[in-house]
Amino acid sequence: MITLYSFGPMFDLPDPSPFVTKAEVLLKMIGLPYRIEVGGTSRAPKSKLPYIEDDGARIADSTFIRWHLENKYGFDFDRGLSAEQRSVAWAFEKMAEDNLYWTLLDARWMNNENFHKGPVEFFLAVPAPVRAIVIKLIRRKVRQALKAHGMGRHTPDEIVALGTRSIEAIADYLGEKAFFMGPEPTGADATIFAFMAGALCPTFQTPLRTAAERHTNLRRYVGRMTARYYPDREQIAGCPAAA
Ligand SMILES: N[C@@H](CCC(=O)N[C@@H](CS)C(=O)NCC(=O)O)C(=O)O
Repeated sequence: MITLYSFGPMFDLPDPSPFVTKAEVLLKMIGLPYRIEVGGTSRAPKSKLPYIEDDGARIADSTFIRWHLENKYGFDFDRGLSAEQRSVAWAFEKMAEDNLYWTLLDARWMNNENFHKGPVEFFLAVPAPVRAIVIKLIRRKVRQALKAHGMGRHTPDEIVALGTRSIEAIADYLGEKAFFMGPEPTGADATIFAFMAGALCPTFQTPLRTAAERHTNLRRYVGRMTARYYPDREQIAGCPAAA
């Protein structure tokens, strides 16, 4: 059976990491049995989550996980899509993963109020006497990662403007379609659902959440994906499950 290594459900989300949620939804889409193992990044092949173990093979990174599933199990997450549609889907996914992600990370980790409502929970297992110093070190590491990416060099308003534009692009492209690329779910839905649930997450008070909430189609979409892939849950990120 496939094992998916994750952070575990938090903040009314299947996982605080949109990449882990994406990998889980892909596993649900393909319909293979899997189990979830909650653990840190210390044993992760690329020091990040998600990764999976499948018959002794360890595959890290949500995109390589997708390609592994497609190649090994002969499954096409984008079946029915033209080459043009596949390219559009890829571009939106990478916009979410490589740009929008950093704006959400900034909102959760760099804003003190949000940090203390959310990511601080990752450190509860750290012994109390050293917890404050570990938190300081890891937050510094996140700040440096934001700078290295480039997002962390912008002002808070500029970061919000970039994130808002991506959310608007996603909302406008989704429009009134049931799923991101059309009437049936495709691979992009794993990513877009994960990121929109993350943006709408009620734990965090951010202008990005406000931007996402302006688009009722996004809330309905998260609810629709919840109904389809998390049928045991009444809601995710404050969006009621409804087909
Ligand atoms: N490109 C990777 C990104 C994975 C990623 O950034 N994971 C984050 C959580 S959202 C992580 O594990 N961060 C831990 C760290 O950087 O130490 C993917 O698609 O899986």
